Amino acid sequence: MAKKAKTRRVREVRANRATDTLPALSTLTELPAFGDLAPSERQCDAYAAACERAVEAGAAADELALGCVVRLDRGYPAIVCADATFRAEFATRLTKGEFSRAAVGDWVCARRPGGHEMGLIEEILPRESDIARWKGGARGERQTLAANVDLVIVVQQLGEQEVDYARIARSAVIVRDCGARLAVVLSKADRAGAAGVARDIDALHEVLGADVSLVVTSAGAAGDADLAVLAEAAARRDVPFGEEGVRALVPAGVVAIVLGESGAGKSTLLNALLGRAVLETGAVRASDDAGRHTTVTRRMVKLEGAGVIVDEPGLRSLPLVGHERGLAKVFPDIAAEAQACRFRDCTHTHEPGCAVLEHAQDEGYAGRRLDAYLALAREMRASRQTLDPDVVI
Ligand SMILES: Nc1nc2c(ncn2[C@@H]2O[C@H](COP(=O)(O)OP(=O)(O)OP(=O)(O)O)[C@@H](O)[C@H]2O)c(=O)[nH]1
Ligand SMILES: [Mg+2]
Ligand SMILES: [Zn+2]
Repeated sequence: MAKKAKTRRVREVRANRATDTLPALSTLTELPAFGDLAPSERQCDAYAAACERAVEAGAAADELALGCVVRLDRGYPAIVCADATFRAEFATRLTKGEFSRAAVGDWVCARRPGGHEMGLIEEILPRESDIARWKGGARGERQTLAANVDLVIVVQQLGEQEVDYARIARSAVIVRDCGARLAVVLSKADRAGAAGVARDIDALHEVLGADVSLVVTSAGAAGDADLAVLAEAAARRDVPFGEEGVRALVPAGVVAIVLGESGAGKSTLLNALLGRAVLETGAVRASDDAGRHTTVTRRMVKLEGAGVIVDEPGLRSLPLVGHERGLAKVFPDIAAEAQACRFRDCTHTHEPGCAVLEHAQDEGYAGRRLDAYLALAREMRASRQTLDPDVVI
């Protein structure tokens, strides 16, 4: 027992040293409160079972609490419980296990022995959903970006050129594959102008259908008159304009996450929703418009009178590996036609008896929608062939 206590003290000293430079949680006014987050019934049951196991292993029942991971600073989780917010590390048996890494949004069975600053995560409770991406090439791994998220807001910046709809379609496939709801925010409308906004809404409607949940925003230096022109261009296509349109996507009780390339304007958008500069933002490179990976911390922010959004570091790549289910959900019309192709491995480019090409015109998906589908399907075929069979998901 003495040895156990000593090991714990050593670990705590080490952990405290590592967390000394992290922001004090008490200063973070944007953190959600426990009541802003809702565990599912299944997670509550799992928590009760986890408590029993922890007590059996020697924990005192009153040291245990149900908590939600609301931030990850350099890998250190911050946890919100009903009556406390604290940083935590992983119980030793968790760090050895497969499922050792908690993600923002995870519900956990936390333990905080009296008098200790630092808590312990005894167990990560089963996830209702997770948003994950494939990291790396053939020997890649699945990286969870956030857990128990209801809605993914894909943020894509506008500019002089037509919007990168292929990138949005790719993100949509990943989101739908994870089972989350999808919304798209076209940011930086000021850079595209009214004509560009109209062009890009049309392109996106062509690719993802007119019922996609879409908002156009602009946080740029456009004056009120210019903003009114941009808003008018969006309104003519029945698309909401501005932060309030985004807030409406995330009512109280909903947990969302923003997903997009570095520099897309995710943190800027969240600051606008918060009404103050809570999150750090950074200029994009003039030469190629690329962001500089300003956000490094995954963190939840609570919107006043609305739900919770997770800010994320920008993602460079979003490879598609085994996301066939997501592809079929984003393109159900094309996927249904593909069933009727003569060849099972039809690439829908040149084969005789290709139902996809044959019906493209009358089913109304010819053009950008079909192009996007074919490019994503081709990539998935290629990744299936190069993927290490040991790591197929
Ligand atoms: N013109 C214009 N610039 C914007 C707009 N929104 C954001 N920006 C600028 O774009 C740059 C990147 O914005 P961020 O909010 O830091 O982007 P991010 O997506 O959070 O980037 P990472 O944290 O690196 O992933 C900043 O210089 C912002 O000022 C906009 O609506 N119009
Ligand atoms: Mg950011
Ligand atoms: Zn075909």
